[in-house]
Amino acid sequence: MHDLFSTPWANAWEKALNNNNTYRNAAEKWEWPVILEIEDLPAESQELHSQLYLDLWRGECRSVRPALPEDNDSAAYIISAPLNVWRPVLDGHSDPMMALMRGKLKLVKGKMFKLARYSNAAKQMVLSAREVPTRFPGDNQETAVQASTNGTQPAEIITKRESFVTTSGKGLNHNSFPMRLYHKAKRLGIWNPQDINIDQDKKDWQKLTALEKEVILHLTSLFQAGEESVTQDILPLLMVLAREARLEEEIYLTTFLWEEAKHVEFFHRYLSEVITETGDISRFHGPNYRRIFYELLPEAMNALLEDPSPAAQIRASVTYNMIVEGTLAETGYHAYYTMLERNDIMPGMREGITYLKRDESRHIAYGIYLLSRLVNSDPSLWQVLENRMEMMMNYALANINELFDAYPEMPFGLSLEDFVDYATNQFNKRMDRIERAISTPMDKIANELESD
Ligand code: MN3
Ligand code: FE
Repeated sequence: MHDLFSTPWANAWEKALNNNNTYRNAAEKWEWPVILEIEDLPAESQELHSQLYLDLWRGECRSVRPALPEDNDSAAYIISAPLNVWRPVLDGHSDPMMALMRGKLKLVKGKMFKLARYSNAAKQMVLSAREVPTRFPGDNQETAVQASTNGTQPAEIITKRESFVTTSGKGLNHNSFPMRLYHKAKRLGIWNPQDINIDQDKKDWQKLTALEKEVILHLTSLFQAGEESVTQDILPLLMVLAREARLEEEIYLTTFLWEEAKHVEFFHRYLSEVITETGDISRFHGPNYRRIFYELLPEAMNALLEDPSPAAQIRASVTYNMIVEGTLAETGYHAYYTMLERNDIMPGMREGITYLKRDESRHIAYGIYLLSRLVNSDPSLWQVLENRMEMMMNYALANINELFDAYPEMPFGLSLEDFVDYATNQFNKRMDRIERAISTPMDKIANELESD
């Protein structure tokens, strides 16, 4: 047993890291020293160091030692946090990349978007640290691993109807958040993909370079398949809400499905009339994209048909609303729009994306509402949400990197940093909002959502 951040602890970690082959592969291209810092080390911990310097070079850990003052210049990354943040990261309760993205582990020096590419290496570093029996300051014994709850209380399934909402005297609650979204959808969601003028887009397309065309086709292929998958995979969620007799939510979701269908139509029109590409364009779907859209999304959504429990609903909604819509689609729309706007091309596409984004913001707002409602009724579900979020966020980041890796030089001034920063920002806003639902009444949460 070694004290956290003591020299023996550092040595043991170094050894464990060098025996970790998964780390070696994941960090093959990593060439930068890192400083880890504990902000609030108790004064009596004299044997401990508040900063460790990790000399990391292409999958090898050349040393882990106390940091010297001059190391602050040579370290490319400095990650700092108080003990109560380091502890769950080091004992495996909290994912390191997630803690970084949420700003719990503070990146004092270095760029987030560069680190994001090495989330697997970061995870392996932590796994190796967990192999070292660790005493945390103030502890007398080794941290016990806590059992996590998963809140798998199955929802009641209605097979026989007792009454109707609308004839029971209860009526429709037009003030409920789902109904307010529904009314908004009827005002703002009425747009026709066929009405968008794409004449200028056709001319602009002809003037693009081969590389620019390739990148637009690539993005469009990802969006097209993405819209199709969200159209197909939302149905089990509708079924769950109908079974739970949540009429207002079901009513809202009728607009949701219709809008996703129009998104499919919009991209398809663009592909066939502007890009005039009618062949198989699934070659753009890389391994991480496939993992998300061919496997994880349909799995999580269709699981609801067998298991409509709150925990399963959380896994489904995190995957669908928070990751696929909230992180990937929104970030993609934003970047797509920015590059076309910046270059003042393809007004039809920009117009369509403005509508898409507006629709999508309602979808995501509903997702936040649903997750908040679930977490609010059973706070132990927060752990389920966080676990799913961690796993999915790593795929989402890998998916963004996969797109950039396909091109040595990105046209239109597209920047990986923009993508990752935007995604991180959106993600954090939402996590904070849902986390508040653990201890905030739902009507208050709904009002806050309304004013977002
Ligand atoms: Mn959509
Ligand atoms: Fe959507």
